[in-house]
Amino acid sequence: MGKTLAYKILEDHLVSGQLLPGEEITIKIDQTLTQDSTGTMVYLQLEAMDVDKVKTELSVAYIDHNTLQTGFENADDHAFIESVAKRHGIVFSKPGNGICHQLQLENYGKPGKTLLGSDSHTPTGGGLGMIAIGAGGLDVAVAMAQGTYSLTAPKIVGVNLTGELNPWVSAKDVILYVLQQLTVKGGVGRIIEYYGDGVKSLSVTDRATITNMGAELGATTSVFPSDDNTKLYLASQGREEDYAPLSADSDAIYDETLHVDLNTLTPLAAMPHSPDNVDSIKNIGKIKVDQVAIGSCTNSSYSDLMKVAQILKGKKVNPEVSLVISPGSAKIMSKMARNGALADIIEAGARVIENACGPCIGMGQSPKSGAVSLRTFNRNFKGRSGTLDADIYLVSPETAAISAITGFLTDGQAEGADLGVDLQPIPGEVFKANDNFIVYPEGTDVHNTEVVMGPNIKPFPQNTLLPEEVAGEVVLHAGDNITTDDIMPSDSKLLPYRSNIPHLSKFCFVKIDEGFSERALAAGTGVIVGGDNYGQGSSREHAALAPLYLGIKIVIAKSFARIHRSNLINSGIIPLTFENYADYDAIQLGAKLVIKDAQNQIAQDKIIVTDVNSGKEYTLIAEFSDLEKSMIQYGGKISMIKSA
Ligand code: MIC
Ligand code: SF4
Repeated sequence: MGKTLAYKILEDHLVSGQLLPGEEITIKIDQTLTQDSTGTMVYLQLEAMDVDKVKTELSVAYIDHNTLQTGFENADDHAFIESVAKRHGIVFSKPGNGICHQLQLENYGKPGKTLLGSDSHTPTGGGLGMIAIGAGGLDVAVAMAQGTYSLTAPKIVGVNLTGELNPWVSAKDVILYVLQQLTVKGGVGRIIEYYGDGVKSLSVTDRATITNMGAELGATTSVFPSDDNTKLYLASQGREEDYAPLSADSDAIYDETLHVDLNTLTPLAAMPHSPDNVDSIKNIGKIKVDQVAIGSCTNSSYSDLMKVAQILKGKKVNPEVSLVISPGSAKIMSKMARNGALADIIEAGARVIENACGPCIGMGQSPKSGAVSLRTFNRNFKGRSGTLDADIYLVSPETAAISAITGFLTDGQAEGADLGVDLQPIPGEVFKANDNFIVYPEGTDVHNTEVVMGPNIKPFPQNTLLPEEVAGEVVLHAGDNITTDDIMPSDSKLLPYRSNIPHLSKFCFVKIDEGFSERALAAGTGVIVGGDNYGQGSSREHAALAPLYLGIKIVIAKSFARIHRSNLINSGIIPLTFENYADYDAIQLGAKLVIKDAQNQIAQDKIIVTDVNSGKEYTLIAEFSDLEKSMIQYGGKISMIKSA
């Protein structure tokens, strides 16, 4: 039986376990990446593990999220990360260099390698034929310390691409279409592997847009073959020697399949407030637009921004629209400065801001009250832009740019020519290496490098050994698709506190339930009840650590998103699912629940939870791997590792 590309790469890296869907496997990790807003926790945890030099081939620490520096906190975090990077042989990328995923693709990604990143969009590397997985910070710290990562072997969904995209339809429309078909939980427990004739019409950066937003499917990762386009891309970055051809066997068997005919796709948009709420721009209609934001790790590549420049050249941004552009990297920005495209953008009336995540994570550029904002980003969860009542639509760079000119959501395929825009393919370019934003750790003395800690950096909370009885009160009863942005919001006011859990925890769930943190603290030990796909979205372990700080010991949900479930277990919080969905309604806010004989019960696949007042018993599904059971019993991953 032929092999899928994903399983070939996993097999090459298999350290232990059986490579079969649903089995727990441990793989070798070649590369890691961190960014600053998850990175401070990662490096506090790495320090707590007492390691010397990292065990990976390459580990990079990027600064790209927290770059506003409205107070000393951000800069202190940057200095802390830089000092730890020096101690352990980690490459440090200074603020201004660009967005971690774009930079990893440009400078370090290699076909056939594994990458683990403390950011959910790490699968961007799948555009280069890597198995690139997003994980909680602690998993990345352990990967640096031990060189491995354990996961449940996923099923493989084969997406057969045929045909070619028409002008004004782009890679963003491909992934929006896949999201429409599979939904935000359709990828959970799966790797999305692209194959077929249509692959060759997509550049590496197109592919990276698609694999990047596989995170929104909840997928473990997404992967493309490595072919002539991959070689071209690596050569354009001066790294042709990193090329290796890779593909699935021609008779590979996929667990599930989806066919996408690229020829039939039209410009699409994800409507508020979910990336899978997709329809064609034609159907959505000409809604009035207040803001257009172009950038993020999804759509900030050179070819994306050159298309934007082509559309804006000689035109004027609509007087009622604010157009803001954040390029993916300094390399892209400088190339566009030299070839004149940057001037075309600026002269059209766009605001060009730093090469960083910026508005994608609410770091500035929040739209006005009740605004419609078109964004080339990957998430349009309610409130993530910093404006609770804004409506965010996710679109391609082409749609964003043409709409910025007209002031309305515009279908370029239908109207581009009438508006005098003749969209041409962007020719490949060769980029000059630029290491001026990079600090390489060579020659540093691990033991004599001091860790620099600012006053905002506080110790992270740690759980205790699992007691014989876990008793707690239900302090939140939440619905479906709760995001980590709901659990632990991030914006310009809160991101500076990513290394200060006591402060951050005051804002836990604040956007959906203002009284949550006080109620949880008052309860002492708390239980959260959630619906389907609980914890979707980012990899931030703060969405587990802040609840842990507030006394949460159990989360019961209909189903969990992959990374958040791991983050809960890593912190020793017990994630359980309902055997009987009717129990979701039966267990109400304020109910007092207890798991008796917890040490023994955790070792079973099902757990009985008793309502202390009514005596009613609920059967909940535990289904933990041996490793997960052990983490819960030890009260978290760090305690487990330390006790070994
Ligand atoms: C995001 O896009 O939500 C983030 C900010 O990049 C997160 C990481 C974080 O919360 O720091 C992610 O996607 O993992
Ligand atoms: Fe940064 Fe946005 Fe990408 Fe997250 S999704 S890494 S905030 S650009």
